[in-house]
Amino acid sequence: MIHFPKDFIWGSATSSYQIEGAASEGGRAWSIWDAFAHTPDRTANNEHGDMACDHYHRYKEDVKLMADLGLKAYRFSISWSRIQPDGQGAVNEEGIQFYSDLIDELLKYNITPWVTLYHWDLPLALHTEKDGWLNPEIADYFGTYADICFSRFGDRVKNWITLNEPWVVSILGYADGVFAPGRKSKDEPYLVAHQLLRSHGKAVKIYREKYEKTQQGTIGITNNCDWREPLTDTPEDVAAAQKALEFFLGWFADPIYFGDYPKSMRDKLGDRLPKFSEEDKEMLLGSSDFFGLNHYTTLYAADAPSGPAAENNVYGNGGIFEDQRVALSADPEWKTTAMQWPVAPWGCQKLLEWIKDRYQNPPLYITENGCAYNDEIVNGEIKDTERLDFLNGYLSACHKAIGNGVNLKGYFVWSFMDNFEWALGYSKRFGIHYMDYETLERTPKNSALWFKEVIKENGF
Ligand code: PNW
Repeated sequence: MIHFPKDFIWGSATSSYQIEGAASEGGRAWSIWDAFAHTPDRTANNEHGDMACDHYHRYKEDVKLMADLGLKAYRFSISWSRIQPDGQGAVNEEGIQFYSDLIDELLKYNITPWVTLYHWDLPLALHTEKDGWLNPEIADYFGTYADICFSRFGDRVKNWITLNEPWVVSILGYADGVFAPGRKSKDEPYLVAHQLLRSHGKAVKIYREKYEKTQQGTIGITNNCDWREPLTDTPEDVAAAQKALEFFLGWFADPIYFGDYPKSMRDKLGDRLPKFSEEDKEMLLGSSDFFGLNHYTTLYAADAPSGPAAENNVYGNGGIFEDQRVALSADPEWKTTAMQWPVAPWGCQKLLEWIKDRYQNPPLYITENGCAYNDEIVNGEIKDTERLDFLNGYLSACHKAIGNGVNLKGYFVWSFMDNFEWALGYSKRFGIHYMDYETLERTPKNSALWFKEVIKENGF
């Protein structure tokens, strides 16, 4: 068994809309995801998160399962519309109580909470009445919401993540339209990304000015990125892969580490890419205490100066092809998951090393990694051997990256239990616990038992 540094954080992750249910209970109002999922034909079988894993009612049972697994850390997200039903104004005390109780329950078992403030469930009222992420005022609304969370939970929560995957919000929500709010536009993704970044910056500024001294916590952002491997070693394909990474991860990380968007994006997009004011630049520069990374897969990248869009992914994994002109492809020899995402642990190692080199080796956490497979219960057991191989492979890649000097400090497996996989519904099973959606029973899979052993072996 591989051995990680002594203080390595072993965790698992979920998000509010994907597991909580109780969508209209406890004073919660709808988010854009409730509205999207209840619009015909936006999700597989018109599924939605009304009930999901019923975690809102069963959180104690879930925390106990986490304790049994030996988890040191649990990453979950707060539903903004449970805290502020309209996204602004009055605080819903019932919502505060739910998360407060969840946090206490985790601490009872020495599980450290890692809290994401925004995992895609924007209060619907902010979208319909205020144009949501398109409105520059959103940074103030988000700042106020974040302030409420810091003041109510910050005595016990020391690890904050402002946003989960702003790339997904921008590209899948505003370019491809396959995620809420379902818009298809060429320019909106860049406008939305800009406001997401400003909102992140604002929340961090509030935390540092008002809470950091007394609460002594850390705060950062989580971005997602796949690896892009040059299809050939021609300079054109090598440059295409680099450009693809800059349009994917550099888009959101460069403003935080360098104070502006990548040059490749500024050159290509010109006035279509918003500009940061001096004040925004200053607010964003250095605004993440750690590098949060969600990583799932790898594709080849090739230069595509012309021709049809060559994106080949369920979720339009390239993002605005016309702007990048990078053709993505998979090697037919690669194994894939139920999402058709190639399994390529070596890409994980390369990405970690790319981040180390580009951003001066920041403290890094993989806040999500995992895979969907069509797990089945046979005689009360789930033999998810493929998931076990996947996790083993990706953790070995992480281990090699650490050996090469990457400052990787923790790993959160996605997900703790099968849940509502957004537009793809409940059939896509990512969890290391199996969820029976009829009886709401949770059963550990092979991978969970293996993960438990890894944690134990690496325990302190
Ligand atoms: C992430 N892509 O979503 C999310 O953070 C989770 O909520 C989700 O369940 C998990 O990964 C699995 O999908 C992504 O197209 C969705 O590149 C799509 C992409 C990446 C991440």
